[in-house]
Amino acid sequence: MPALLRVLCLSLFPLISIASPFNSEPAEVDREQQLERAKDAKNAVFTALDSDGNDQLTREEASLELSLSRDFDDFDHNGDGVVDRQEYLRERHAAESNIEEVQ
Ligand SMILES: [Ca+2]
Ligand SMILES: [Ca+2]
Repeated sequence: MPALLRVLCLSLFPLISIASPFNSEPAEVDREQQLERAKDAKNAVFTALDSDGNDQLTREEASLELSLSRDFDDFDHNGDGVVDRQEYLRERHAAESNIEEVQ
């Protein structure tokens, strides 16, 4: 084994042992982190769909996402013909809560 590679391996071991306690975090923290990541992901989807960047999705912009396109009127809570970020996140969150209740 080249000396440099061996040094690299040895220097990684402490990092692994430092990182491992994070795996035993309480489940609730993991759950919150998951929700936070899920929210980030939804935000990212919204941003990706919002092609003109005005923080509102028109039917045309929403057409790229199947469920949003299909249930556009459900997402558009205030009925102004566009889905803003709040409406999108709220409806997405509601959909997930329903799934959890069923399980
Ligand atoms: Ca837009
Ligand atoms: Ca709306």
